[in-house]
Amino acid sequence: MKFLLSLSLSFLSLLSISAQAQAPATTAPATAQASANGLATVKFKTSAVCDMCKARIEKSLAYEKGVQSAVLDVPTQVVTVTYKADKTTPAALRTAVQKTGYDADDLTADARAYNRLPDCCKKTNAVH
Ligand SMILES: [Cu+2]
Repeated sequence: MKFLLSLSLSFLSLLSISAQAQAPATTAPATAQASANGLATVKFKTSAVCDMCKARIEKSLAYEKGVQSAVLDVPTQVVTVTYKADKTTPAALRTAVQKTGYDADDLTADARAYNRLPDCCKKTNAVH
């Protein structure tokens, strides 16, 4: 009798172990880029051509709500923005770049802002 009891107990514990194994793993973040502290990172291509463009874009992004950091790599024209995911969106960040006078991925630069850029920063120039 005692043997049967311990047998059924071990059977029960085996059941509960397999039930735990089937339970879903830890809850995954909403996007692969979002981290536990609410920060997310997005990269997009701009039409920046020089260090002045880099400074201009990084500065305007720094003033955007929710932006933690913005770093533009001039040779690749790619800006990497770290932002608070509950404060802003990649779309809003692209719009900010657009309004600064630069293309952001498929978005074309705001014409008025673009016309105010110095000649060396026009996108007809090669990266320099
Ligand atoms: Cu420039």
